[in-house]
Amino acid sequence: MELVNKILNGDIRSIAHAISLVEDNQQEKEKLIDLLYPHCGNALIIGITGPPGSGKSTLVDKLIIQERKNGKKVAVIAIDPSSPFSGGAILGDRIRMQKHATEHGVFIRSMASRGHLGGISGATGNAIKVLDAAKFDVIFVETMGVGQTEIEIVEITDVVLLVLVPGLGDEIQALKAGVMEIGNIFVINKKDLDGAQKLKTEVEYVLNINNSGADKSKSVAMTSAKLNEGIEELLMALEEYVDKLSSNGGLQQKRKKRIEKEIQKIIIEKVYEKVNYYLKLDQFISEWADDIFYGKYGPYTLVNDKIKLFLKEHSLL
Ligand SMILES: Nc1nc2c(ncn2[C@@H]2O[C@H](COP(=O)(O)OP(=O)(O)OP(=O)(O)O)[C@@H](O)[C@H]2O)c(=O)[nH]1
Ligand SMILES: [Mg+2]
Repeated sequence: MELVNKILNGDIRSIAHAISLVEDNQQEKEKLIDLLYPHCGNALIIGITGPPGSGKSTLVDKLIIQERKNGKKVAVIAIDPSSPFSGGAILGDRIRMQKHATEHGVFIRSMASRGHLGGISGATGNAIKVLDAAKFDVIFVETMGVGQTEIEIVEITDVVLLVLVPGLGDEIQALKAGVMEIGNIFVINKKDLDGAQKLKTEVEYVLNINNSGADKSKSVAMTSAKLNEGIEELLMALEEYVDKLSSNGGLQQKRKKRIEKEIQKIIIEKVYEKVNYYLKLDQFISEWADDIFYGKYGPYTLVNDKIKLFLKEHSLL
């Protein structure tokens, strides 16, 4: 496949084209990903999540600059928040991050979190494969800390930076609600503002209570992305975390788990497609919903009957 060779050679237009293919779920996607797969596994995939406005994009911006100084090729995938109210912020992001886009060794792409069966992980996971095969050393994935995408980011990345800022008032509540699990490295950004040190102490306190066994590796860093402070220290903490993770086999384990999830996702997607095609779901779903609405069947009875038909037809029953 010509496209594969171009991607392996780092051709930016081919990379962009390939990401569109996986995003739009085009037929060529499967062959492409399978051909790229053996060339993957070299990039470090870093998730960045945290509340809206905590400075994630500004931080990524500064991390790009630092990593370029270190001679690394850097890619960024920014997952658009699905809320239409964030339109301005997204545009701001694009413009802000765009100043690196034409620089050699930096690739930036935004992706929609909407419209993918199984949330962001399918399409984004495949986009990561494209970038990994294209020999980017570091791939940042920025998502806004809202619900499902937060959890998915753990699945598709090697390490997650959870960005927190002083002054939101509900940080610790958020931490208690399980967000703590998501972050591997906690970044207290906006350390130039009041309350940053206090927040750091609080985060460390919560980490100490929750930390046991393997979780001991979690650390807390302080940055001011705006003033470009603490960036090198953050990268050092990151390196330390990743070194530890790879030397104790954790990274490999994490990546294998990711493949397990991928297999599950592909199975669900494929089976869904097949059943959907056979049952002509698009055509009949509204009719069935009517039946259920008017109490003719319960949803389980209806679906069980349809699936039984499908299995019989394929001599599986
Ligand atoms: N004082 C201060 N302001 C900062 C710092 N980092 C970022 N900001 C400001 O915070 C605002 C939000 O920054 P963004 O980088 O867009 O934050 P974000 O987390 O990417 O925002 P969303 O993508 O919309 O969730 C901007 O006005 C930044 O200039 C910092 O370290 N200190
Ligand atoms: Mg942002």
